[in-house]
Amino acid sequence: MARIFSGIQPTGIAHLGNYLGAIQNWVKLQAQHECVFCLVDLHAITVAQDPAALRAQTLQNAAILIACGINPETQILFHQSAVPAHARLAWIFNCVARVGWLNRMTQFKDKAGKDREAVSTGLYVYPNLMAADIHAYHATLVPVGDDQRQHLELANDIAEKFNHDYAVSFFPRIEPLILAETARVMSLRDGTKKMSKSDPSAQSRIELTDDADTIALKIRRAKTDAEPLPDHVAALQARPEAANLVGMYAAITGQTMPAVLQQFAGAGFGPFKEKLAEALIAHIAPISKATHELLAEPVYLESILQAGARRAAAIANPIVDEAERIVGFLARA
Ligand code: AQP
Repeated sequence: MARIFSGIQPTGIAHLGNYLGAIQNWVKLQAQHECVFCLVDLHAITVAQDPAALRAQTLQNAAILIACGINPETQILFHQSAVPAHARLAWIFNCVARVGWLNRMTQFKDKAGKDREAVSTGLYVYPNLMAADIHAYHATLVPVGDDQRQHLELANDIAEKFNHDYAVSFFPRIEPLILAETARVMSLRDGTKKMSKSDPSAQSRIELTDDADTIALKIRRAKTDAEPLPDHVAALQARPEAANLVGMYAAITGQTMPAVLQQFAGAGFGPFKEKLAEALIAHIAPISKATHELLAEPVYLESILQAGARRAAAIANPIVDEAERIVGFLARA
């Protein structure tokens, strides 16, 4: 059975974009695969985090994943920092990857922006850590959005160079599992920016811990334009906020965008937003309720993550021990 590695950064509270673009697919994948689900806190600190908030968000996102249907009994759910094998292998990969390769990473360019000299070196070597996350488990499938394809190619380049330099065939090739129906959800305040945990405005996203009233209010306040909804998708091209809300409604109700437009063509945003809020509440409010119930038992939640970390380490430690032996380190005590 192919092993799958998936990660989510506890840089805030998981939102509708994380749900439609990733988590709901992870829930489906666990039926047919062995899955390793990781709260990637090492990745989170590549940009500044408040320590208390990071701890809280790690638990909150663990609760969200379970509330969404991730099964921590049959699958592995843990926080990355609890398994030092990730950092150990990442260091080896820092020494395998070439500066020229990292210089080509478009996500680094996007995240660093004009401030390239001032961002952390962690942000720069983020893709090496991501490669280590996957290779530490000999995982061969990674469900990712199209924006992560380049990082996976890099993870394969690193594995290939490692295997070549040390004359081994130790790390397998990784295949991206790019799910065709994966939705890209944009900010409620700006339809050209993706919905993001770290956006300073909570009004820009539907968090999976939001209650019904909050969801309804955020949708009512979501940015739109003055035109009614058109009857074909091409007419939404220059209307990013309208396109985002229609896409959101299509994704959450399991319809295509043309089908949604057929239903709402000519309608104003008032009635459409009401229907959208209803559909979102029907889906998200039960997740939010289950999350809050889990968060009322933090000791239980932490014990789930610790058990997950022990199971993760049982897979990753022998693989990373062997990688260290291959590069010439003496055995660990
Ligand atoms: N807006 C989105 N639409 C669809 N999918 C999304 N994902 C994130 N945002 C959207 C997918 O969620 C998974 C986990 O994401 P992540 O936490 O590892 O990283 P991210 O993409 O950086 O998510 P955020 O919310 O934007 O966090 P910050 O603000 O910290 O950067 C990934 O599969 C991602 O594609």
